[in-house]
Amino acid sequence: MSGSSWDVERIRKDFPILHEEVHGKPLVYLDNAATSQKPNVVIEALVDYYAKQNSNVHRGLHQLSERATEAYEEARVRIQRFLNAAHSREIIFVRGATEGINLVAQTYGRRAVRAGDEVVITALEHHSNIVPWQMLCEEKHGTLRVAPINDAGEVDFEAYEALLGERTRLVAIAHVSNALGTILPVHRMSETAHRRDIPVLVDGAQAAPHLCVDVQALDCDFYTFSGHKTYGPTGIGVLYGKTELLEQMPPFHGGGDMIKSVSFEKTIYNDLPYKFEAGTPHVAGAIGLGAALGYLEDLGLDRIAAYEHELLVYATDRLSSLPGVRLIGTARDKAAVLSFVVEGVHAHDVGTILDLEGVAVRAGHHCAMPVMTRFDIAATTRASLALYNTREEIDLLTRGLGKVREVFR
Ligand code: 7TS
Repeated sequence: MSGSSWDVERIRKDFPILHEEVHGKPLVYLDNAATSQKPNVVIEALVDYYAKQNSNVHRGLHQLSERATEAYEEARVRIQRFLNAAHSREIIFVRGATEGINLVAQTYGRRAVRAGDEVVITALEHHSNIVPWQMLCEEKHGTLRVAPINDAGEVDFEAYEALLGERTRLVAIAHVSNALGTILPVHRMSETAHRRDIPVLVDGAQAAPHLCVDVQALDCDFYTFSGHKTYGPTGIGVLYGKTELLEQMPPFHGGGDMIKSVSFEKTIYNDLPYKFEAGTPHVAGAIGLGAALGYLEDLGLDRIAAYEHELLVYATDRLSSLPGVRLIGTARDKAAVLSFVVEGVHAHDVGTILDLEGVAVRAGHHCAMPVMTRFDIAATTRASLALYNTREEIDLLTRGLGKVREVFR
């Protein structure tokens, strides 16, 4: 996409924090995979909610409660549209991708997995798509099977397929890797699992802000993402699940709102999605997330993906030309994440020097320690891009890496 059809300077005006200074330098925010910044429409939706609507949902008969409930449920419908889910009852509000995965592990997983059964993941997962399955397998005496990745950071499809067997009860895969940027062939992986009647959970934490997600086209059974990485508030996220699976699953948490009736003898659980939403939800967060997704829809996910891809190509070219810099994660199908190591310099030192230049990146294992082990490194420095980043900012990153070389010469 040419710069003229993507008016990045106008878009940047929507994000007040991008005009902050750090260490006396203009902020260059390249840590979007950790969390993305918020446009004014989201900030205003939060202020507006607390100023004009704040009330508990699904209980008050009074006008304010009706307003809050309506706004909360409207956000659910917006999310349904964003994911192209078949029904709004398939959209469950959770705290984030981590909670979405744990919900499935603790409800669906605990019913489905018995001694000797298996859960299949890949070698590039974030800890939040590893540990919940390890906990489940430990409790149920099951086995976690891991599909390997190649040197580019792509899943070995044949090896993945070979892992699927009689005892596989669930496949849990990232849509996009946070440490490598790899976009997984989710549709193909789902189809392969479904041929064996194995359901598929997709961790979409790094995909929802950057790609057009259609859960029906992907044909996954569960899809989860976090609001705060999708230009929305922290503490809110989404779990999508197919109705027939959600209907069969036991509740996750018990409490108010998730019941139809309670007596000491028997409690009748509520219908979907409320069966999975015990207690007062993050009403403001849901409304803020709805506003964020509206903002993304107005820009167009296809246009966002095209612009970010253009930035990725530019940044890959610039970083590849720097002596001593090695990119980790070179998949053919890749989102705008650049993980790299600088020869002879620890990632934390790279991050600290860049910070002094105003450039915010993440350095470490990115909650993907097995990925670091696979590439035989302790850590990487990671620049993760978003729709408001510019080529000039990538030039500032490159210049900052020049400073790193001067310091460690
Ligand atoms: N899955 C993936 C692929 C992620 O990248 C993350 C967070 C999560 C799950 C968990 O999301 P949460 O919102 O529930 O915490 N990833 C990162 C990261 O790359 N840097 O900081 C957090």
